[in-house]
Amino acid sequence: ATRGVELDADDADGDTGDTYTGSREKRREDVALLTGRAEYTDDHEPPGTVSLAFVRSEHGHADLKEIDTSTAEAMDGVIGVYTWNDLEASPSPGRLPLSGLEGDIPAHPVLATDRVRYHGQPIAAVVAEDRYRARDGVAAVDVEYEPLEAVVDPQDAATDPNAPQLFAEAPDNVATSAELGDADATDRAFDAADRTVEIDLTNNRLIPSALEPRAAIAEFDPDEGFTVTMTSQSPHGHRRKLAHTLGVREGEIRVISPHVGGGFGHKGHHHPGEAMAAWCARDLDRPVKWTATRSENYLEGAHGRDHRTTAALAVDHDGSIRGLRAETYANVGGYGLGVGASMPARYGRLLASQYAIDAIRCETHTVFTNTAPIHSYRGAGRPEAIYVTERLVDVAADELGIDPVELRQRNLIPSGAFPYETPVGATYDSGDYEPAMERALEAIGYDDRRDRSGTTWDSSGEDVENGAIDDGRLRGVGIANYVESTGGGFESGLVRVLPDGDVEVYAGTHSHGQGHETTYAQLVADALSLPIERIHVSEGDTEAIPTGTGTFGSRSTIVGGNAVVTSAEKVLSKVRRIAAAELEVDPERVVYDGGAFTVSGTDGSEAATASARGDEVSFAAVAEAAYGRGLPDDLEPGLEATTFYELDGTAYTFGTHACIVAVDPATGDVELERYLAVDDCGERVNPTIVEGQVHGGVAQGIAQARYEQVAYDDDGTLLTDAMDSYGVPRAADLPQIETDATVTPSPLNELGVKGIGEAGTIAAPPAVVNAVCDALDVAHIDMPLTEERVWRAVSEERGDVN
Ligand code: MCN
Repeated sequence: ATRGVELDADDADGDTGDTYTGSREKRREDVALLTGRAEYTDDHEPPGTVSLAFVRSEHGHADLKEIDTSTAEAMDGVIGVYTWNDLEASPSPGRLPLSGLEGDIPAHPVLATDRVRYHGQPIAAVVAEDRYRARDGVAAVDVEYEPLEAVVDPQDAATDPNAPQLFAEAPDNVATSAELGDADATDRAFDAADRTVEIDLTNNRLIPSALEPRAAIAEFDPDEGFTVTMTSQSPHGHRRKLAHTLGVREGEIRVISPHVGGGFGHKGHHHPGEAMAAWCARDLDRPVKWTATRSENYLEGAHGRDHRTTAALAVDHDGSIRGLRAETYANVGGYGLGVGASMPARYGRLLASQYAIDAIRCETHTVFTNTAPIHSYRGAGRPEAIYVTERLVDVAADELGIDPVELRQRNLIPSGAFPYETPVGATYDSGDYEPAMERALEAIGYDDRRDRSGTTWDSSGEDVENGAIDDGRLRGVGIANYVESTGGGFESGLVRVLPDGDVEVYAGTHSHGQGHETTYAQLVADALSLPIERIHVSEGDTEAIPTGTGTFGSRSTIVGGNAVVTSAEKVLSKVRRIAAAELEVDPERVVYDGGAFTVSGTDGSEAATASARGDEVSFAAVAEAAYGRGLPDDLEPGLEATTFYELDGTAYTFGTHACIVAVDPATGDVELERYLAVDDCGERVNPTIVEGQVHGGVAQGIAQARYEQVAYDDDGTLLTDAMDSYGVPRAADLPQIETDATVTPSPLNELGVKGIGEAGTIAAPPAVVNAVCDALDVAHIDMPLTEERVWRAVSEERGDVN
């Protein structure tokens, strides 16, 4: 139920009607998902399957003195108990590769070696006939620890000389330090500007809460190798990483990823669970299943965000932004899993947001702490960056006495300036920021709301003094602009026309809720001018699909979409040549329309003959010809093409989100009275799916701003290890989300598309926090804006609390 989906009926929001692309085609995958027919990993149970469970560290930081597995080994139904010694004695390296970190820092061992570095780190693995006995076995393993002092805050870990050191190879716990932008130019910009505005902020640590936890079922055959059925956003990526950990060739592993019940980034990285299941399957010669519990997923299914940032903006009195500086400590957790180390590039490069800033300087330190490894959570670096800039702009507006919207408008990169290179090395391919902002301001009634900020007016917006009910709540309005970098890496797309004219599409991406089955079918149906019912889309099996990259970073539509369309075009050109042979004319004379080929013009002799015969060949007839009968001599049989598509650059999605809040000063309760998202992801393949993506992202962005916070105690014990302690919002906690769009096609790809999968998580946190700070007239409150924090901010502002 969405209020105001169609804010403007005559704009590009509507269904274009004449093509599948751009239309609001219903999601084809939903029937299976909603009727329970869709199969998830845990639904698979090959005969003889046994169950794997882990003994996990009870400490955030400890030396392992002794692991006594004897009781567990003797238990009825337990068929294997393993520790690092077993892995070490096997031919497998037993570590998760691709830490992405420089130097000699040891990669994450699948089972702890002699020390544990985070609460929940796997120490031993128990395999039993069923999952109950496996858990009983886990409970019977006796681990003797010698606890060590822990550190959980990344800034403390890097700057406190007394902080415990996680790795001798990483002095001050710093995994990597990186600098972006010109330091001297930034110093000059700060010196020249009229004033400097500063902020210290925390980007709160989050856990992706996909409905389906991580799971794997591994089978081993000495001749065929491994088949690992698992929850994966990147089946080929997992195959490669599993091969490293197991010490086998990639070709010896087949990864199958069936339906995946959400990922939000955490099913992209390599993990002890799947690797250990595969190792045990080989050792025991039995299919081994591992399905994480919710708490296990929370303990170590990989977390996201967790930055400490000091940032400053150099501004002139007229609101011109001259420079930006940021120094950030980004938490990596107990071991590097990849994204933590690439954080400087993902994060620092987005700090310009939508503004023409003379100079930017960003220093990022990725830091080990005694917490679960940080990998990616929807946005991974982009939400953290945009939050810094969009908060700073509001603080600057407040200090300068300029309206925050005016300050933004004054500094927008002008529409004629694209492609635009920022001082932190990002090249924005395209953009037209003003219209998106205007739409948001108009729809939300900005000027009127702004006049009432910090006052108590009722939700109808009526003037309190003119008789409307004053409900005593403080109103505020928040605006956030954003950019989102989308479309990295290559992707594969295979299009195969079967002899009866049906079309199979295979892509190396893997939908886990995004709706690729629908959107890829729309694209291919148009490229081949066929009814969409004839297009069948598959993802998620490394044996059936050309080597691909996967679904993350809002990349599937740009790279995967263009890959399948390019393959469809290659196929169509062959189809045309076969049709021409069938019609006995040159290929240039063949006209393709509505699934059938005819001959153009009536003047040429062949055309006249063909027309006189009333000739027309259907797509299906050509498809059949492609596999034998009537194939021109110079063509080989078959009708399929594969494309490995890579974008030359990065496509930048952008938009403006706006939010109106009502804050109860007595309780600190915040109500989001309106939330509006205006996004520009270029051409939209399916506006309904795009809006769904925005809804989901905004929900998670609001969750970060208001509810979610991973908490560790000082010893590194995870306090939020279940849904009753970790604040995932319920539907009733979220507002109606209004959506609108502008369309600025990306010049980098023929479809003109950009990604949309993470826009909501990027824009929503600053929009919400800006609105609440506006309502309370305070400079900053750290997320999540719990009732207590908001109440304290109100009370401090009013002088009630010391
Ligand atoms: N789309 C479109 N037109 C565009 C852009 C996108 O119609 N111009 C459609 C696509 O065709 C696709 C969907 O929107 O069906 C998302 O496309 P895209 O932006 O390319 O993103 P990806 O498919 O690569 O998805 C990745 C992104 C990320 S990084 C996370 S995290 C995320 C997200 O998508 N996790 C999700 N959305 C999620 N949605 C669900 N339901 N579950 C998750 O775990």
